[in-house]
Amino acid sequence: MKLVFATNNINKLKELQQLLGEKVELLSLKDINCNDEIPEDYETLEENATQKAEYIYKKYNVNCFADDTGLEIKSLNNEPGVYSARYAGVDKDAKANMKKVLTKLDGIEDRSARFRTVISLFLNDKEYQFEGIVDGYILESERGKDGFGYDPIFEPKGYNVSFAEMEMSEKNKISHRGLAVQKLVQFLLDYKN
Ligand code: ITT
Repeated sequence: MKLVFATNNINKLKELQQLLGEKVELLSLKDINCNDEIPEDYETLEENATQKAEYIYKKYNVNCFADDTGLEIKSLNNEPGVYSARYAGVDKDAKANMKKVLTKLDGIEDRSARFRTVISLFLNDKEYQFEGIVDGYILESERGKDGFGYDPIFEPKGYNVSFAEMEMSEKNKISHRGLAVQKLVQFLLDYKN
């Protein structure tokens, strides 16, 4: 089965390639010659995931999925949430985004947070959604060099390392996107046309 992953984030594409087995041939936006800046302007992860997947499904007439992910920090009323990519004002400036989080949490005791991913799949004219959540804590400072986004300041619950200190395969087993993708994969394995 061919499926387009509607993302412009190369790190997410790499993670997904590792996560999806042989049942799915993953295509990128490049593979379908799409250079569009896909709109993503709703206020919930669910609506944004739908918007991204639906855009590609309708324009290119291909089965596809998109994810939207947010870091939800309890003491900050679940910020940055849907604004995770551009929290500090500049889109995908990970350093600035992390700095803003650390500054806002300065002196705050409860550092619990979670990553939440929603995947929207458009398959043969129907939409399906899958959610994945990983609970954890925001560290006092950055740790580790791997991963992307907020990985250096996020420590998953039950671990003594940040996401950026984990191998990608290790992160994928327990991460928000990993869990949502496991649900997606199970759905695709069970799917009958
Ligand atoms: P697309 O919309 O093109 O898919 P994006 O970078 O905007 O890519 P998301 O909306 O899903 O991706 O995620 C928003 C931001 O949340 C992202 O830019 C990162 O800063 C952060 N993020 C998402 N997944 C993450 C992960 O696994 N680890 C750390 N940060 C992550």
